[in-house]
Formats: sequence, C-alpha cells, structure tokens
Amino acid sequence: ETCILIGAPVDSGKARRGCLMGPDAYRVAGLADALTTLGHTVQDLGNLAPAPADTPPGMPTHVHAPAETIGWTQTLAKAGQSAMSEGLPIFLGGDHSLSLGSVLGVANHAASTGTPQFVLWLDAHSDFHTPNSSSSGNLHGTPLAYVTGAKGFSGFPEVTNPIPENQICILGLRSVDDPERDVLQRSAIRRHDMREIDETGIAKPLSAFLDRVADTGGALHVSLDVDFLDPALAPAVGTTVPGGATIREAHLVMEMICDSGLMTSLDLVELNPFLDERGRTAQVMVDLAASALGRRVFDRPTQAFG
Ligand code: DIR
Ligand code: MN
Ligand code: MN
Ligand code: MN
Repeated sequence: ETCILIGAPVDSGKARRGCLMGPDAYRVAGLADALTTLGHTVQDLGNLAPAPADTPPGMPTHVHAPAETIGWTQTLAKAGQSAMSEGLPIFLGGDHSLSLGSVLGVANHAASTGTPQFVLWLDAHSDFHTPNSSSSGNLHGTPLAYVTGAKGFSGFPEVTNPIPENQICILGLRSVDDPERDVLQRSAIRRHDMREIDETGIAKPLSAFLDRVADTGGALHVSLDVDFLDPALAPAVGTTVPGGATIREAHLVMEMICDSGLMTSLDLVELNPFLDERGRTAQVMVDLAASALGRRVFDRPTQAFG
C-alpha cells in the first residue's frame, strides 16, 4: 500500500489553539517509520495551507473562523480527491473541522469511480451540528452533518456527493448536544454510545458495519478523534470526556479494520501536542494507525469480519 501523509495543521475549528502542531507530532512520534516497517511505501506531502476564502454573508456571528475553515475545506477536498488515485491518504490533523474537506474529497473520488463511500466516525462526540445549531460556534462539531449534505453550510464548497446516512457509523459516543441528538435519533446513521459498547463489546457493532461495507463493495473512510479514547489514556485533546474507549478497544477496532481490507482513507484528528505528556498521546495515535495498517502480535488464521 502507498500511504500518502497529508499534513493538515487545521486550528480554526475551535477557539483553543494547539492542533496546528499535530502533523509534526505524528512525524516525530515515528508514523512514517512505523508504516515503512509494515511494508508500506510512504509519501509525505508536507503541511498544506488553506485556500484564501471570505466569510460568507449570513454566517452566524458566533461561528469561529468560518473563512479559514472554508479555505481548508477547499484545500483538503482537492488534496484528498487526488491522493485517492495514488494510494491511501492519511490526514494528519489538525482539529476535526479538517474532515469537512477530507470526507468531501474522498466522497468525490468514490463517486467518480461509482463506489459507495462509507464513513466510520470514532469519537466521543457526534459532530452533527450545523453552524446554526452549534451553540459553541466551533466548526469541529459540524463535519458529519456537512458531509451528509445538511442545509446551513452556505458559503462552504457544495457537497455534490453526500454520504447517505445508512453508510455512516459512529462509535464511542458519550457527549451529544440536544440538537444533534434530535436529528441523529430520527436518522438512519448507525450510532453506538459507550453504554452499548459496555454491554455488547465494541466488536459487534463494528463487524456489522464492516460486513455492510464489504457487501456493497464500498470504500471506507475512518475518522479517528483522539477523544474516542479515555482521557486518562490520551490526555492531549481540548475536549476530554471521561468514560472513553480503552487502549485495547481502540486497537481491536483498528485490527478489525485492517483484517477487513476495506479502509481506503484515514483521519487522525484533534491531537493537541501542547497538552500532551511527553508525546504520549501522539504515540498512542501512531500505534493505532499502525494497527489499522497491519501491525500484529501474531498472525491470525484466515477468517473475516467482512
Ligand atoms: C461540542 C464539542 N459538541 C461542540 N464537539 C467536539 O462544540 O459542538 N467534537 N469536541 O469533537
Ligand atoms: Mn481509487
Ligand atoms: Mn470530533
Ligand atoms: Mn470529539
């Protein structure tokens, strides 16, 4: 596999600064070496910059830095779409607003090849706000709504290939705002909160989703938010929520994704190295990416989750 590292030092999706240091933290933590050791070819495109953009008329004034996030969305959609023809893009964030662009780009590529695009969202939060419904005004809380083609994003690049709701699965939920909750409960999005994961284990909802991706011959974008993990294990994130996934739950997700052979693109988002403890969280994220791309203790007998 050719892994294409796309540095996306996006820091406009919320007020607290620091995610712009993320891409370099992943590089220092040895992401490229880890992937090379697993037999992959690694191409690092370096850090990109947002296209120039204006604040759209009518944008609610409480929304933080909309023009910058719109510029990033343009840049990353373009970079993501073109990287898809060359290999497996790994978007090194940057906050989660980068996924407006990464998912837009991979969905455009999938549409051009007639492939259904699926999205697996690993996050404490559902990120299903629109600029209007968000009370924080932080656009990192909006990417999943945007990529489904939700209204309220005028001024953002047009979503010409929205992701159908039943092609999205969210795992790890434990902080969902009321407006998101109302929309999600009425939607066909597969959403699994931490209580369900406690009750059934994380493998069950994941393998059901991977089966569906495999059955339709779909492409799979995986978006890994640091706060999917419990903050005791991954402290370097601005929006910690106790009660998250364990290290083993997160690795199992990545190992099952790898076994499925379905992952076509990956986001590593919300790492704030300024809040880290000697690179600890960056290392956890690199190790999870390595599991998704083949790192194993032992080989498994041939059997499939897909
Ligand atoms: C919250 C936090 N729902 C908001 N969102 C976060 O501001 O919209 N997403 N942290 O990852
Ligand atoms: Mn392709
Ligand atoms: Mn998120
Ligand atoms: Mn989150």
